[in-house]
Amino acid sequence: MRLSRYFMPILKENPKEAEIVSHRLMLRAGMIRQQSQGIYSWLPLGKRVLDKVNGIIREEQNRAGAIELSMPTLQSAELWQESGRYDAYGKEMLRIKDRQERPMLYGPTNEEMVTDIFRSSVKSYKDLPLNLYHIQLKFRDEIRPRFGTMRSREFMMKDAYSFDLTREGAEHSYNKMFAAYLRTFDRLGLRAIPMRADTGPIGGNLSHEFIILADTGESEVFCHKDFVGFDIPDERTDFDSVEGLQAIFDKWTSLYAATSEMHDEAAFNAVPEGERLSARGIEVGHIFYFGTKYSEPMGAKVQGPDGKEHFVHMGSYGIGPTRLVPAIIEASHDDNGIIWPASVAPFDVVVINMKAGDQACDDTCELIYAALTKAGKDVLYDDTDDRAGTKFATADLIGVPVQIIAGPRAVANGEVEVKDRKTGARETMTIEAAINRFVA
Ligand code: P5A
Repeated sequence: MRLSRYFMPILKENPKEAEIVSHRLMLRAGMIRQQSQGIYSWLPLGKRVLDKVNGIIREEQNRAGAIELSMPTLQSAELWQESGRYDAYGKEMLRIKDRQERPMLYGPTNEEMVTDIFRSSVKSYKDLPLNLYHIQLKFRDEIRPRFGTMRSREFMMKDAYSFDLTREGAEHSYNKMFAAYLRTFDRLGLRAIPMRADTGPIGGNLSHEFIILADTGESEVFCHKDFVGFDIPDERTDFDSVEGLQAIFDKWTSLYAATSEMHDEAAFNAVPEGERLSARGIEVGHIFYFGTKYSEPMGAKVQGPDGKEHFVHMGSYGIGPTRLVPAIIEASHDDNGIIWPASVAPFDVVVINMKAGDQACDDTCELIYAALTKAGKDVLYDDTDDRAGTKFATADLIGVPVQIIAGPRAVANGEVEVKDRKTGARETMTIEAAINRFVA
């Protein structure tokens, strides 16, 4: 992508409305724009990061055996009347009427809708277990939307829904998502700790929130320090192994970890003082097992091996991609801007032409841009005629992991400078060596 033809509206000044660093940097880097309170557009740079985050979420959901579909944002009130949640959900639900005066709503979650899909076609235990997920916008009319896309009214959610014949089966499904979440957050460069949590309007009694420790987090959390160093389930994890996944779950729930709603002061005080962590955190995921809470009132049942009908045991599993992007920034930035983990960076590399219009600089940059693009890299080429200082500031602000800097003096020697955004280390090398670093 040539910066001169891209749309990346950088702000020079610090936006006054932003209270936390991620919100400030997302606005300054031209990633998002607020359209009305708690409702955001994702501008091209932000959209690239969001897509990469969703790509990782999708890969790990698929690895764990979940199947992607797409459900609508608008739902009929009837479904929610069946489950009994239409009245219970309260003011957070945006209720609308269509032209025939039929009550509709903008979905805050999809338990009812997916249960309807399930009951319409699955009739036998032989079709279980089943886990269906989508990545879709949701709307919750939050009392206090704030911190940009961290807590917005319209937001994106990956929501998965599992269906099993028995409670034991449902626990295995829960453990699959538990392990998939550990892997997902790790690949996003984050350390998320599963904590016992309140189930709120989703229901059930088994539930974990995945929390990232951060001073700006909205949740107050309490846990054992050792979680920070626990191993993440690796790529070879067998998601069909009931014992293997139970062992992962048991290990990751063996020490104290709870959000403030579930906090047990006495149990926490039993943890040796030096090992207690009492901190603030950001909830980036939340998983639930709620048994037959929706399947019973909505009549979602299958024929079991005993020939009888059984209401299915269900769970639901949410991740907030539009919250994850600012959470990653909270965990990874410096005074100059964002520092993206390579896995979600909007571009792999930025090529900075220090003197656009200078034949040698232009030729060198074009050569590198073409070679890296051909090698399948996402390359941003700063071909604008801004001052060098502005270009450096922009490259640091948007946090691309590697900068290749081509200035007249180095180029005259057949060389460029390669800068690592995270460490700030700069290295002069031949043009060929700079290319090979990515192509090899
Ligand atoms: C689980 C999937 C649910 O809604 N139903 C389907 C269950 N869970 S939840 O905890 O309420 O939300 C899941 C995740 O969505 C993100 N999230 C938000 N992100 C941004 N702004 C919001 N207002 C918001 N509300 C929820 C969080 O990451 C949460 O863990």
